[in-house]
Amino acid sequence: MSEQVKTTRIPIVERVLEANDQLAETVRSELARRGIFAIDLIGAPGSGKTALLEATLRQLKGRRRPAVLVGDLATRRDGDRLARWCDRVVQISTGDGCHLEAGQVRDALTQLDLDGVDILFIENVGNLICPVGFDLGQAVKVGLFSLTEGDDKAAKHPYLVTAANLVLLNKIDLAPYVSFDRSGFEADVRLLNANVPILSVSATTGEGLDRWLDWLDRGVSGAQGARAT
Ligand SMILES: Nc1nc2c(ncn2[C@@H]2O[C@H](COP(=O)(O)OP(=O)(O)O)[C@@H](O)[C@H]2O)c(=O)[nH]1
Ligand SMILES: [Mg+2]
Ligand SMILES: [Zn+2]
Repeated sequence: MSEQVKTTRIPIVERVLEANDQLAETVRSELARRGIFAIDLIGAPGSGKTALLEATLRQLKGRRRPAVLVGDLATRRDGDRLARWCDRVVQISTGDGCHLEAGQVRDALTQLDLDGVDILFIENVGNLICPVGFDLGQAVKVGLFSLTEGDDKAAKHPYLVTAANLVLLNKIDLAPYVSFDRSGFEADVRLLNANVPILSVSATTGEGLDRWLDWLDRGVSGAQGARAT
């Protein structure tokens, strides 16, 4: 009896993920066709995802044409914060959903004028676990950690670190005030993902943002170059 329950449940989960992956491929090819570099930003609640995007959008003003999707269970507060710096922002309300899915991204993109857009930021729901498993059609996943969460969070969330194309360590301005073993954190990241770049930043003071902006510029160049070929 329990065997039967197992064999009927597993295929359902697989079908959900398969459907998501197909939608993600649709999103990915549309973004590639337009030469848009898409970033899935994943981090814990309070790690500074919105603050980092605010600082980034401020720096990109006049240099890039960004669009932003932001997922939250409730409220449009992050969307409102980001809309101060960018006129193409869609807030996605996930209700009781603890991650974004590709269908939500596809639907949200239909609400934006993507003409001329070269970079798309997707602030995922604050969660270090299941967002990793849902492909959104992004070009890259960025794992955002911060000093206030503790230096063990990379080791405790190996799937995010393994999947990340870039690891950001935010709130570096708080280093004098919180106990955080940066070399231990970096060693944990390296064990899981030997070559991933690790950048220390402060969304508040702007420290380290230049290297983050350079990394974004290279991504945009890659996406635009691939479209041209
Ligand atoms: N000191 C400091 N505080 C930060 C930094 N980045 C974000 N914060 C603060 O951390 C809190 C959570 O930031 P928020 O952007 O809402 O995090 P999110 O939930 O990941 O989107 C806010 O009070 C921010 O002002 C940073 O680099 N340094
Ligand atoms: Mg946020
Ligand atoms: Zn979830």
